[in-house]
Amino acid sequence: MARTFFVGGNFKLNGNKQSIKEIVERMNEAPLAKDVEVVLCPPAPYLDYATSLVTKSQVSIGAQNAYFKAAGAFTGENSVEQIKDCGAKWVILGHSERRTLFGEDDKLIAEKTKFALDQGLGVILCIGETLEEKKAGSTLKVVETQLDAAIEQIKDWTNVVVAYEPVWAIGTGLAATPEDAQDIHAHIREYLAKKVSAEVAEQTRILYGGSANGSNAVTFKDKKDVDGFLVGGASLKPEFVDICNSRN
Ligand code: G2H
Repeated sequence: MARTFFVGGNFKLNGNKQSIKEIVERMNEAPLAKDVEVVLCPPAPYLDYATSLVTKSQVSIGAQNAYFKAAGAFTGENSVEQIKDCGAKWVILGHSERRTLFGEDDKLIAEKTKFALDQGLGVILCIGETLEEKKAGSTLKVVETQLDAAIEQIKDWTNVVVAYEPVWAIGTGLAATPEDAQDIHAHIREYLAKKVSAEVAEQTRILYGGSANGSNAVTFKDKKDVDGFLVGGASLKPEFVDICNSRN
């Protein structure tokens, strides 16, 4: 079964009504490849607004985080129901900035993942090693440990996309080489086959994230286990369209 190419745009803490309107309208007007699924993830206050602007069926909106409780005294959090109510279909969980800056650990991320999936939101689950871990030769161990926590909680992988984002490549302009990304992606797929099932391994999209841009995306084109990208900085720019079309 062919996996549909998937490109997520993680706006992080960037944008306002004007710039988000420009980005969504650019996607509406762009000649997008037929077989690409695009998910734009603006900051939470703009989810509803962004959703209202989308006119293309292959483009949807996602959140950058979600809490694991339906409602209650959790000041500052956003619930899955609220995110869905704003029209979003996906949520990014486990991004390294959440892990490092906000202290989210594998257990919390797995819990959030389970809750979001149970409530019908798709999850873009981010994993990846730091530079220290890479230098220590522990990349595979790190991604396996991050996956283990999620595997324990996920019963149905249909709405899960895994994003491999080496922390040293995030926002640095120094992307992993396509060959290195392919090696890690292949390992992740093998690990899913071993720990979950061959079917899940075959069907789950594995994205690359970390300084992906309009020029380097095409160099990943023939890497069979790279099923798309999670894009930060370049998702705010016109070159995002080139990334979405980089498979063709
Ligand atoms: C990794 C990526 C988006 P950037 O964080 O998730 O950001 O493309 O800016 O490295």
